[in-house]
Amino acid sequence: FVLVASQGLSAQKDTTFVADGNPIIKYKYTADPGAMVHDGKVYIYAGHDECPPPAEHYLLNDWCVFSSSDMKTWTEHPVPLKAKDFSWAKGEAWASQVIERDGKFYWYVTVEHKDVPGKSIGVAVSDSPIGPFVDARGSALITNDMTTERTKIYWDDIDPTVFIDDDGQAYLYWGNTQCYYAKLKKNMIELDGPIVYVDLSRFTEAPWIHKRGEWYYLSYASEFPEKICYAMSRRITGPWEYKGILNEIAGNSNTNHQAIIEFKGDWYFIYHNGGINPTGGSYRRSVCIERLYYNEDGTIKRIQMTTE
Ligand code: FUB
Repeated sequence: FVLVASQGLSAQKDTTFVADGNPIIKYKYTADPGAMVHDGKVYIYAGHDECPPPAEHYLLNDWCVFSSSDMKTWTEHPVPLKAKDFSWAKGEAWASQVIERDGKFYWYVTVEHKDVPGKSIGVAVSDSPIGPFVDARGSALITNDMTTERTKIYWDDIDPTVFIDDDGQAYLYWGNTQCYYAKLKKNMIELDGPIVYVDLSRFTEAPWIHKRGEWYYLSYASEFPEKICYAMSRRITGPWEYKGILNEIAGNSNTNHQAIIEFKGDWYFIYHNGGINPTGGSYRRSVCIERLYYNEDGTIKRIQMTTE
């Protein structure tokens, strides 16, 4: 196998491939996976690392979407969304997550705002899980308007994760260094109440919420280089009890960004490493998938990273 694609092209048409161990996508660099299960398929929404070596910085212009019915054969679909599809954004297609509500698909993304410092969170919408998606608001959902103490922090409005609780209430969690959450209105494109600070041990970024049985799980990247840790709670709003490391540092990548899903009765941990990049992996990353297993008390067994 030769990585001909270097940073890889942005997909123009459906391309099907069979995953052969980790990383699952070997023809282009992919990062920050957000995963969704819908109608018998898994969808992975990933950022697209394009930084050419020897440069060492984030360069991500668009996102990718991959789908599979069996976690082995995957189809990459045409580019569903670009950072510049948000007219108020300068670029930088950072971490994101898609969720379905009432037949529409909402994609929460991190981008760089044109007019305010740091990153902002936007939301796009589509009638199809593979897009195309369009800006749902015409403005940022969460941004650094510099009018409050919170928004004077430049780097904290990144890495949105969204979760709809059993009673239908949707929550958006996000953050860097400080984690936050806010309720979303039923329309999924407006906040429904204040921004709340979340108390988490050694939080860096990349929150992800999932639920199994009576437990809510908040996994997140911790320290730097990042490990993935997690906390558990009986309530979506916490308080969260720290439960330790879920995944160790992912090879030569400083970041590790995870998604956790249940698909056809099995649980999966989806993350990125620097696995196919011979020149250092923090800016040319690759999505990987591992099985995730629980203990009887609901805690999660540490992930075993594999290349198979
Ligand atoms: O890809 C850019 C940033 O790196 C993401 O937003 C973070 O989660 C980290 O993975």
